[in-house]
Amino acid sequence: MRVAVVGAGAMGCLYGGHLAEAGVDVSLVDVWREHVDAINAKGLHITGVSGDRVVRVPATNNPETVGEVDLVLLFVKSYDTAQAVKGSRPLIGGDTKVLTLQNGLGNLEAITETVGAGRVLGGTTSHGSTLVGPREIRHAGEGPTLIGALEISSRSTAEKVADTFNGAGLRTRISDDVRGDIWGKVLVNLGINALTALTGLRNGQLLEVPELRRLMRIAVEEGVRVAEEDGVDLGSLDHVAHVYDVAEATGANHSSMLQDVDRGRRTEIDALNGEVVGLGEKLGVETPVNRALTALVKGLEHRSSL
Ligand code: KPL
Repeated sequence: MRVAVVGAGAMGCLYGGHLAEAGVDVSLVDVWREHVDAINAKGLHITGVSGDRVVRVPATNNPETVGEVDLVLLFVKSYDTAQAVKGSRPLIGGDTKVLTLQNGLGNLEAITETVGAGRVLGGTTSHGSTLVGPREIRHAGEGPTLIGALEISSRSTAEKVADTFNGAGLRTRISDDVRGDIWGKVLVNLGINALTALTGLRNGQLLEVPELRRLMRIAVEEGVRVAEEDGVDLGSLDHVAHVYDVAEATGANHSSMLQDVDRGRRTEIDALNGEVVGLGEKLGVETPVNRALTALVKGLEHRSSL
């Protein structure tokens, strides 16, 4: 299987690095030239829970040099999804599938608009990873990957991708309800990301402050009400208990939103709490905590832009 990882940040490098180590033909595609040059010159340096090593994996700024692949694995930030899929055209041939494991709502729709639902695979990842600097990532926590197809015709490809990931040490299961599973991950992000970005705390430290635990719970409960009103099947999981469990399991991690704020970069607030607020408005569901979190993170983004 030929794979191109588009968006070689913390998560893209984690997946690309694991696949390369397992002998999969994988290329990293990213716009950050210094990072790409450093990976090509010295290899990708991975530290953390899966061990300290340097992985040789080709990287490029130009997808044309990679050509058509079997799988485009999209790991750009959610606000860049539409643009990245359009820019990935040289990678996409007759049988290519595009897999998103990104955070947030709206990625499936943005990809489908360009390539059609038959080519789209979606899912979630529970790994934690931090981009330390050019060519350096820290694998902060391990967890399952879920992959599913939007259309039944792509299910066998989803299974092949899951086999490839499992062979590379990325524990992966098939999802029979991609949208429901993505919502499940969004609920986790609602409870953790904005609060860590605003406080500077690691995921696990949120649990040590009763007032923050309460906000985590309310942010998740609001999200559950919006999802249910939108007809999403969230299964029987207790999503509030689950967000506390994930915060504990990824306790040492700096959430992706905290990493963005620390680097003065735009966050994914619009695709997370912001989407829930917007959808809640349409469906008549009040979301005051998510509204406040969205506004406060927007304030942080504004401060960085001054
Ligand atoms: O997905 C994450 C993120 O940081 O975006 C969690 C699960 C919160 C792990 O850090």
